[in-house]
Amino acid sequence: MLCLRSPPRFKSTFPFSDFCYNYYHYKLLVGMARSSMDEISDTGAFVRSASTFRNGISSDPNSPFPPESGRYHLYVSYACPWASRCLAYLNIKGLNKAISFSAVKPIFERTKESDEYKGWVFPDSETEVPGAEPDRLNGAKSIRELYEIASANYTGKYTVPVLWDKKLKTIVNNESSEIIRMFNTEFNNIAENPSIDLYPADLKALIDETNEWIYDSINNGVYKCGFAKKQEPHNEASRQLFEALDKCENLLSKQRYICGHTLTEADVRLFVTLIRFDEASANTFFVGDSSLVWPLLINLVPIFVFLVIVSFVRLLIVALPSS
Ligand SMILES: N[C@@H](CCC(=O)N[C@@H](CS)C(=O)NCC(=O)O)C(=O)O
Repeated sequence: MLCLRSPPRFKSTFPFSDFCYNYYHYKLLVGMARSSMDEISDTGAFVRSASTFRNGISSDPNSPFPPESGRYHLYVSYACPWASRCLAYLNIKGLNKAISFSAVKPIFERTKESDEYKGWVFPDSETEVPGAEPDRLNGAKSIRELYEIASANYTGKYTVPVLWDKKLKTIVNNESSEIIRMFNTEFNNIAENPSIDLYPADLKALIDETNEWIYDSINNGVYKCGFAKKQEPHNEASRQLFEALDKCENLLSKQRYICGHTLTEADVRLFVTLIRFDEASANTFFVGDSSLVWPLLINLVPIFVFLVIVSFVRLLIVALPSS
């Protein structure tokens, strides 16, 4: 039986000045880019903007992006849950030989002398930060430079994950929910585990419905808690987050996976957020007590431990300095 701790689930008297201080501290810690923080509505709520590069890999003969082995590269940060979804899929589908990947440094840094923007950067050497590698493909110093190679007039955020086409030297897609669907189906001729289908036809409707509330309240919910600039939207996001965690707990006390008896995309999407909950969300996004979600995770870890062991260990390594 799973058991989340009872309230306090969030700080009912959320101190805005403390928040500013802590948030500033968090900004210092991770060097957060302003572009994310600027995504704030008039009410002070965080409103995420949509991803920009939305091309699809497809075996359609007219597709500019066919599923070829060795052609694509995935840029990730181990600190990022969205990127980690994609990394989990590379492992689960057995695509790590067909699609290369590399990770940036886990903490934002200045990307150019000419402005203050801080974002994801590559290390200068293999040994600078565990798990992070210089960009051998394009010689870029930052993820920002990749976006600038792909589109000279680009004005959006410089986010990971980035699925990069080595042949056309451009970004195929930077939206994790779409990248994982491509990894699930489009590379089955070259995947080592083509029979694993995390979005099976008979569960599509249930997975879509589950993704919707988990995205809104948990995946994006932790950001809504952390990036809110006013008390009210923070409280509302916290309330929704813990309601959704209760719903997960309830479901997982009756069934092994979030959509029933089969591992699906919805479990992967939930897991990569929950595994960061203590370190990222509870401490820096002010969403309540840490250790709250470990009982939930204990149920999900055995599913992933063999599949994403390398990523998980690296995640812990990069998480350590911030604890
Ligand atoms: N909707 C995107 C979100 C990606 C995203 O927000 N990534 C964050 C890291 S967790 C990022 O790279 N942020 C950089 C920035 O905002 O400048 C996806 O799911 O792929």
